[in-house]
Amino acid sequence: MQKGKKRSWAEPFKIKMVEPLKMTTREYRQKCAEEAGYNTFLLKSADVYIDLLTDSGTSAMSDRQWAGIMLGDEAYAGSRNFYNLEDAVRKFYSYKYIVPTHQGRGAEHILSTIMIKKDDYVPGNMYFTTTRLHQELAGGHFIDVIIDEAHDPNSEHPFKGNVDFDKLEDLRKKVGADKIPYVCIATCVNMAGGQPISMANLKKLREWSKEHNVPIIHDATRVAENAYFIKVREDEYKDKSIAEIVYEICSLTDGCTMSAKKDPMVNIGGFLAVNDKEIFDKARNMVVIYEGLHTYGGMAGRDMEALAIGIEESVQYDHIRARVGQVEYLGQKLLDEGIPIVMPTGGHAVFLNAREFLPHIDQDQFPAQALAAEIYIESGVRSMERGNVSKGRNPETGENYRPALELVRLTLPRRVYTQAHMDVTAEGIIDVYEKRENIKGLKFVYEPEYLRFFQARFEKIG
Ligand code: PM9
Repeated sequence: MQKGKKRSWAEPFKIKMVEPLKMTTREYRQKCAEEAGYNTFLLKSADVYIDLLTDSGTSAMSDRQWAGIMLGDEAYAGSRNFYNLEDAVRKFYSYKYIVPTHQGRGAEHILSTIMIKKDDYVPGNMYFTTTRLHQELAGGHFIDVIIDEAHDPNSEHPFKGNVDFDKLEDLRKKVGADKIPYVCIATCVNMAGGQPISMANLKKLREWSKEHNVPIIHDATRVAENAYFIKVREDEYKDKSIAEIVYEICSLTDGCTMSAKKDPMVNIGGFLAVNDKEIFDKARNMVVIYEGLHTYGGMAGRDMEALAIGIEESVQYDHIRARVGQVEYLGQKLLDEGIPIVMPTGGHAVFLNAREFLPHIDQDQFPAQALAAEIYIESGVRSMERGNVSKGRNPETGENYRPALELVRLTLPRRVYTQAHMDVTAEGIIDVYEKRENIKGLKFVYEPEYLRFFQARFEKIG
């Protein structure tokens, strides 16, 4: 290569197998959207062209992971794949004890039940839907202690996942440290737009946690993506490997819940991992009630093998650079056309700012939900609402929470779509943007009690 000549990066893999996609007409998709009650979760995947609903369980496994599937040891107890998984968790994430679960919320359920007592307070760097629900079902109250910038889609703060220590201290002074069973820290905060926490902020939190004897539980679902941002944005980490940074993040915390369907690129799986033997013993006892024996916890042997391999692949620099690079690429295409997105682009998704996209729709008419439906009808691209529907209702007042962030998430599965898919996705959204004045708000025709965004049905207003 000539000195000074720039080369772009490309995906660090080639394609060995393909899954054909169905092309549909606008009229067909209009009918599908109506039948799905304008909820993209209720569409049939066969009717979707590019599926950006979620990066959860939708990634492409590598040939090594598929080979691992064939090495599944499907013994009821003591499968060799469990021990491989345990080794991988210790090696890459530092935690001593692991309890496998069927997916992330299985781990959240067990951890919340063990650690939270009635009327405890659980501070966290923004809520996540399932995490908060399990904290509440265990009797706790979630308290948001993320920095204010995280709630501002236009703030370009490089670490919008950081903890605001004034908010954390206010809570501690108000309720006392003994009412705080742990601080819940997500890496690459999903609901904030896939925004990272800095190592400096986490180190400070570690000091706080030692001073007040409050453990830190890490939602490690997207820890490798967070490590990438630390490497490129925190100067003292620029020469460290992603694996070293991931290990250091985990070492600053006392345990984790993990939805292995994201970073580690498996279609199903999760775990709880802790350093405290007493919590481990309780979790190991509980897992047999809700998930399965403590050496499989809801996963087949083959799933655990693919997961052990996926953990190792998730911390490869070339992989994570291309993964985050693809998100940036899509974000930039939209920005170039003046489309409002959450800044800066995050690790796993581009988030459209539906408040600015559809300023004529009141938040109680669910602009992000309406926008996600419209994008599907226009382009066949499936996205997801992350706003007023996802946040739910305040149990005391019954009112919608009306969160500051009213977003549509275009979530990129790992290693699945190409740059041309990103181009047509952007083109579809640009078309919707040009016709945005015609989009109408929605009202509920069915509202489930829990995690309403999954199964709710809507109809158009007017
Ligand atoms: N996240 C996602 O699409 C899938 C379910 S919600 C649409 O983003 C975090 C940070 C997550 C997460 C799931 C879970 C729960 C915990 N923490 O889905 O139960 O992003 O494996 O994990 C989804 P499971």
